[in-house]
Amino acid sequence: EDSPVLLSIDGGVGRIMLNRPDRLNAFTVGMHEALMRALDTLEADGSVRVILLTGAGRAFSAGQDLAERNVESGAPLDLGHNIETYYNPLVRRIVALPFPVICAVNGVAAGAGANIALLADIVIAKRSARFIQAFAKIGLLPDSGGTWTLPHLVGNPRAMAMALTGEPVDASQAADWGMIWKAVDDEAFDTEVEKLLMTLAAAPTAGLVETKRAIRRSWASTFDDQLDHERDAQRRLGLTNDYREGVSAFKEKRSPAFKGR
Ligand code: T3D
Repeated sequence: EDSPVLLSIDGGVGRIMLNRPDRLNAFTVGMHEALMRALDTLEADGSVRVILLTGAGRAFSAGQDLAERNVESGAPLDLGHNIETYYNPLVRRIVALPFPVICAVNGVAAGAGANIALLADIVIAKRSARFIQAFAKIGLLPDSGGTWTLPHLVGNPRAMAMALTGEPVDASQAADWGMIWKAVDDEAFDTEVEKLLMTLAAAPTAGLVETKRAIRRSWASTFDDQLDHERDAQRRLGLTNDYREGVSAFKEKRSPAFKGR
């Protein structure tokens, strides 16, 4: 059987593709395990400066594979165990990754698939893609951080309605609402994603990582606390080679050659 997750590393770009296209890349235990292994490889590699997360076929991901849930037997299922073992470690890990994470939403993103996509640092979607808080249709609540991420991104009224109705939100709407960075016409999508990856693979990575961490932590901190954090992070960045290179290149009117450190 094909691997449920495809991984490649090239030119500073680590690419992860969810690969169960005939099941719309729904999450099984096997896919969770393969994804964690892929992240291990990317973190251990040493050359990676940006990560792409995308899906094979017409979907990004339809969330939990419901074929794994034997509700017919009548025996109680402990979904909390699955969340604790698979989804929570995955989403905690994605937000902590020491590189910018780009999610290229190539098609429908439903349930946990939607909320995992929304955790990426930059979310770019095909115009034809849709985001669906499908939990509402099967008696569950938004997981994978959804109850926290959604209201922060789009505010309570939209988060509530999405979560309570499970109605699809198309990519253009998602971009208008500030839920994602942008929606791109399907024909232009691959080219646009590649351009973004090339830019970030050549960027001053340490600065970007401090930036993503600072912006993320601001959701749970005060203005004063954030100012102190900026001071400390800027002190660290002022000591990097890439900072020196950036300033030198500016003064010498040439393009910088960043190394990511
Ligand atoms: O259980 C726990 O551990 C708790 C954690 C939960 C996290 C969650 O993510 S819960 C939410 C689970 N996801 C859903 O409820 C979404 C279910 N899927 C859909 O609503 C629709 O498939 C979509 C709206 C995503 C796409 O619709 P459409 O019409 O484009 O495609 P389709 O025909 O429904 O799907 C194509 C095939 O994929 C189909 O199989 P078939 O008929 O060709 O044999 C369909 O059954 C299958 N598929 C789609 N989603 C899932 C799935 N199979 C298993 N699990 C899925 N989630």
